[in-house]
Amino acid sequence: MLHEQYYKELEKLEALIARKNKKSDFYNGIYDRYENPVLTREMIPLTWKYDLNPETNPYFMERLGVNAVMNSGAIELNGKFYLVVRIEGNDRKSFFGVAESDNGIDGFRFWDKPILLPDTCPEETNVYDMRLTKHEDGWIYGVFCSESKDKSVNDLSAAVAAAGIVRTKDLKTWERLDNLKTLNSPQQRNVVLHPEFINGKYAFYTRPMDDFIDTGSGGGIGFGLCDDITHAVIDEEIITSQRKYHTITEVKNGAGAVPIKTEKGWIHVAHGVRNTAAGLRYVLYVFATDLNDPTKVIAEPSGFFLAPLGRERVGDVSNVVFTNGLIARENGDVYIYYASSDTRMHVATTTVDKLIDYAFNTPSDPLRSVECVAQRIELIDKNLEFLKQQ
Ligand code: M1P
Repeated sequence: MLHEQYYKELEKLEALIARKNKKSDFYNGIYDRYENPVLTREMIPLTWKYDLNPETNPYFMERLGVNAVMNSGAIELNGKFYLVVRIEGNDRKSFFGVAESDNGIDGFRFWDKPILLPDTCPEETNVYDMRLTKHEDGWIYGVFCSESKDKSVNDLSAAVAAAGIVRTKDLKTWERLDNLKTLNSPQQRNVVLHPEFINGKYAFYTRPMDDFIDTGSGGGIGFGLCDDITHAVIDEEIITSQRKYHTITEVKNGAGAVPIKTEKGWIHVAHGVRNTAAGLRYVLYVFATDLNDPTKVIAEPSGFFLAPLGRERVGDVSNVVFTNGLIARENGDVYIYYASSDTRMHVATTTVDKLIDYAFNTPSDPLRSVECVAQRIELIDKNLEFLKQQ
């Protein structure tokens, strides 16, 4: 017989999955936000946390708790929405699980079991933040952070971040390939595989880093090519979107979701980080690159695209929004999945047309207050003139 609490917890879980999501009253004309997160740790199946047998768990205690569900890769397959979610146990180890929804804004339900990746890296301690790329070679690739202890220094917290690569056709069977090697960057995080071949090669967005946390001399989001995805080596990284002084990317930035191909260019939703007295603040920003040369930034709106708001501001690592997955549908609808404060998952919806308008018609950052004021006065003058004519 099952513990009576099991039925109570199951009812709560099913109510959360069945809960309808609504657009919130937030407005900026660029995207819509929603009242509820799409996934929280309370939506993890009970079988993942409890031993259901009262003989071995008489108090119906959580045996393996879950702390957070966050940074998720996203993909549409056969009209359904799938997230490959970063799930963090109470033990601080992250792993991946697939959650599925019919409409992309609510009803996300985890598959029966988390993904057990092939254990090919004995030194690997943690894995997280998978980006899913439907590549023109026919595979779905997952590129994620593979973290190991840095044994070369006498510091218990020292770690090395590398990019792990897996591939699948169905999100069920995963083949692990060699970790990416970048010959000029000792560490890598936030690596994204571009969906098309460039000059017949696989192309990656990288994030050159000297150190596990600090990017150091890394100038921004990198881009590099490799011949063989099964033993991926990049010998040269070119910086695309640069970090800039006194902007939202001053401390670091990183590629987010797989870029969207539009008639005007590749549109990227990435993250930028600045430092504050309250700690690092992570926001999302947008830039566009040339269709024929994905390294060339052709538009970069000023400031952030999406920043932590209200309840999103508080969590395990507060003041953070982070994306590593979006779904751009054939009909032009775009679902941007983002985590808030390393704790829960949300969606923001928009369209390809709106993203193009945002990317190409939002002024870029002139980088100095006086020029920002001039930019704003130009907008005000144009509006005052327009209002006079109404
Ligand atoms: O805690 C905020 C984010 O920090 C890291 O991002 P970055 O490498 O840009 O600093 C990542 O570990 C990410 O998972 C996390 O959300």
